[in-house]
Order: sequence, then structure tokens, then C-alpha cells
Amino acid sequence: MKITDIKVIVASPGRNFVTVKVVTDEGLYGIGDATVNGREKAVVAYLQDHVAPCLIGRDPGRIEDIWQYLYKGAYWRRGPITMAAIAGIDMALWDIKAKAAIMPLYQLLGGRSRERVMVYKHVGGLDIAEVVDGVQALREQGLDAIRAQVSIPGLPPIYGTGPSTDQAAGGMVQALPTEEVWATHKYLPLVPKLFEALRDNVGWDVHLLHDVHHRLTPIEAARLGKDLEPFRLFWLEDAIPAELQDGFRIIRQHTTQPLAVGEIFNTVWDCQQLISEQLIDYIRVTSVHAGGVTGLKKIFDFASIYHVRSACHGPMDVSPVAMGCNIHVDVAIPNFGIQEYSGYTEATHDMFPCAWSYERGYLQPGEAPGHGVDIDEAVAEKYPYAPAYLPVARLEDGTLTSW
Ligand code: EZ4
Ligand code: CO
Repeated sequence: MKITDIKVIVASPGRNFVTVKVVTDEGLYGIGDATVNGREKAVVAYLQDHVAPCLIGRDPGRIEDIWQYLYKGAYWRRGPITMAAIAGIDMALWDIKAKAAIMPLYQLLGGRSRERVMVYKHVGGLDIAEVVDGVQALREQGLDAIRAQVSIPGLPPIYGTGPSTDQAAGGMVQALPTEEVWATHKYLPLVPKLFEALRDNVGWDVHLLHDVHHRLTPIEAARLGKDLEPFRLFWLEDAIPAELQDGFRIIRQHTTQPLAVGEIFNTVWDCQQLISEQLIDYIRVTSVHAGGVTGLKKIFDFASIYHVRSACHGPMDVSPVAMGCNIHVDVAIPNFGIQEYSGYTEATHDMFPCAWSYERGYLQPGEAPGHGVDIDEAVAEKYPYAPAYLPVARLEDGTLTSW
């Protein structure tokens, strides 16, 4: 079998998605996700100009060799653009191999380790009462794990804290990034009150999660972790920016609150110290941003020997293709933790017919050969790319800050 064509399709059925289609001389093709939210066109150029020409004529079955060729062979290793481009190709190659084997992808990864994949969804609100209502509503829809965020009084609702997080999503529909305001001293005392109210109202039979979005310093995160301990969160996510992996040592010294990080990591090297020193409990890499199925498996296998569990990032900008790959990995690995799942717009589902399914808080990969996700190119044409960015954050005095 030979690769004869590599198409890169950009479309925006609610969110911009970069999708790779690898076509072979035997009629089989595979689909991959290569979306980097807010930097989509950089990956498109990387794939079209620098990856596709090198792969035409190659055997699509040599998945590991092509992964290494694109990783080591580029000389310029790692980084979100390179690793998303590799991911797009890698997912498509696994899709082709599993279609050729007439097996769902998870069978090629060792078969099932579990019967279903637990997900968490998001709830946000302008005040604590609104968040409590939202969490109760999701409980009624069957969710066993829920991420809760609340707006900060005195500050306008911002990304990840306002209502309906994923629809609002800051400046997502803007041609230029919106600028949001952040104040840690107003946030820190509020979060324990939110989780106290949640435990009082929804009880202890539900996993509650919280995302800090990289907004704290290590000692601030340690304080928050201690304050949240009575409410036994499933995890505290992205408590600090993680370029400095050592920072997690300080949080770890002070709290038994489980810690999660990794949605913006691209390779095992971004979390090598975090995992081997057991500074975290959940690693949140996702197929599209961590080098595809191959990259994800390398990281999760490494994590498994240090008691670190998986928790693939799964917002609306991780396309149904990457979600499908995540689900196949989720059912196969021994150290699965949880899967983030935000759901998709109807237009997104029209564009990506898929075999995986969601029901009352749990996902299934489906039994279709391959990863089971396709792209309807005619539908894609109806939703042209429109520039959109994540917001940026500033302190009240105007200083640019992490979020
Ligand atoms: O900010 O997907 O845990 N999920 C998140 C997401 C991310 C966006 C970035 O594109 O934090 O909402
Ligand atoms: Co997050």
C-alpha cells in the first residue's frame, strides 16, 4: 500500500477544525485532526508545504517509522504546531491500518481494558447558586463527574468561569482576541465556598473537578489545595503554568488534593519530571496536541508505571476525530482516569459522522473498522474558516498574565 494524496481540510462548523485525509492507492483512506485553536493556519502550512510532499509514495503501514521521521527528521522537535501536524498524520495512519485489519482501533491497541469511558462535563455560572443548579441538572443527565467554575464578583465573567463555558469561550468568535481581567485575591476565597455549597447541595456521590487555568503561583495553589481538601475534589487542574515542572513540588508538599495538568503539553518531555517524581495524579495530554495515537500511548505507558492516570483534554476545539482516537486509547490502556467531553454543535456532528457514542456520562468507541470518524467534505465546504482566537488575560493594572 502507498500514500497517494494528503488533503488538508479547514472548516468552521462552530469552531475551526484542521482535518487531514491520507489517501492510498488501495482505495482506503484515513482521517486525522491537526487543530491548534487560534493558530490553525500555521499547522495547515506545515502540513501542506513540509509534510505532505515527504510522505507521498510511502507505506502508510509504517506508523512508528513515519512518526519518528516527522519528529526526529524535522530536526526542530516538539512544539504545538509540529506535534499537531504529526498527530493529524498519525491518526490517519492508525485509521488506515485498523480499516485494513477490519478492526476497531482499540483492538490494535491491545483490546478493551474496561466496558465504558467515564467523562466529565463543565458547569459555569455567574454566582454559586447558578453553578449549583447547573451541577444538579448535569447529575440528572447521568453525569458522575462535573467540572465547576464560577464568576468572580467585581470582575466581568471570563473564560472558564462564566456561564456555558464552551459556547461563550471568551473571544472565540472574534476576529481578534478579547482581553479579560484577572484578580487572584478575589478568586482564592471564593472557590472553597463554591465547593462547600456544592457538597451541601449535591452530596458526596459525585466527582467534582475544578480548572484553575494556570492562573496561580505555586504557593497560591498550595493554599487553594489546602482550602479545598475538606470537599475532596477529584482534581485541581492546571493550578500553575507548567513550564517550570519543579513548581508542582511546592503544591505537592502542602496538600493531598489530587493534581491534573497537561492540556497544552506536546510530548513526554513536557511531563517527564512531573510524572517520574510523582508530582501529579492525572496527565491531560490529548491525541491532537501530543503526536496522535502513537504520542499519546508513549506518554500514558510511561505514566502508568508511576501511578499517574490519563485524562485526555476534550473541549469543543478537540475535533470529533481526535475525540474518537482518545476514546479508543481510553478503553485500551490500564491507567485510564477520566475523559473530558464538552459535546459538539449539530453542524460539527454533520461534518464528522462518527461511530463513537455518548450516553448519560459515558462514551463508547463503537465497533466500526478504524477509529470510526469520517469527514463529509461537502458539509465542510458550507462552513469556511473564520479567524478566531482564545482571549488574553491581564491583571487589573494591565499586566499581561497566564490563564
Ligand atoms: O481552555 O480548549 O479543560 N479544558 C480547557 C479548555 C481550553 C481550550 C483551549 O483551546 O481548559 O477549555
Ligand atoms: Co483546562
